[in-house]
Amino acid sequence: MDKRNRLIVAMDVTERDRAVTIAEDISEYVDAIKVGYPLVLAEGIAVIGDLARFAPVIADLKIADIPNTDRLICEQVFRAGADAVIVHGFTGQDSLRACVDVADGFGKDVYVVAEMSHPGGVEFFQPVADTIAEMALTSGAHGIVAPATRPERVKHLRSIIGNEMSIISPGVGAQGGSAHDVIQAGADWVIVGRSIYSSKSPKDSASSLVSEIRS
Ligand code: OMP
Repeated sequence: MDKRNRLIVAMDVTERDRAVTIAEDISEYVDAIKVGYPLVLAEGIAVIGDLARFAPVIADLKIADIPNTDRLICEQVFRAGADAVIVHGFTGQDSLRACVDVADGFGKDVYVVAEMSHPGGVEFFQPVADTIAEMALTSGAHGIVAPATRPERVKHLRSIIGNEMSIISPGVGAQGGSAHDVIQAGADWVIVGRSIYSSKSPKDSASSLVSEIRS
């Protein structure tokens, strides 16, 4: 994934045509498009290929099952054209390794959710975030997902995983986080959904986020 803009759009709209229009409009400002359940359930997995024409696609299915099922899911996602998947780590080493093995076979990436960005993320996730980040590191995952709503946690998680792995960070804008602060704390990319796709001009919003990140 290119680090030109350090911005990933979370395309949580539920119509394929709207997603394609927005993707086309903002492609020069984003390094990847994150596609999750809202759009895949509404339009089918082929939407990943439709959007991959504009930027690399991260399939955010937060995969969390036994190793065999995880393997089958990852294969479908990569065959559909995704460049990366987001998986959960709390299912354990074997499940995570199954995802990393499939990704390696396709030459693709795995991001592991280390700590979630919403207020409830401090209840169960935060106490185990260090362990999940360590597991992501030892399992050969490409990066972790860490909360832009808590830049100090991003800084801390960065100290665990070192500089070889990437951090993608959601929670900017609608959830209250600042793109500037979390990039300064050590995130490589920010993930932004509603502040782009629900805005009057997704292009202007993406462009001003990129300016903020560059500042
Ligand atoms: P907005 O809050 O609309 O900017 O969207 C944030 C996007 O990041 C959504 O697609 C969420 O599902 C996703 N996300 C979080 O908000 N918090 C997390 O802890 C993890 C994710 C994620 O894995 O992408």
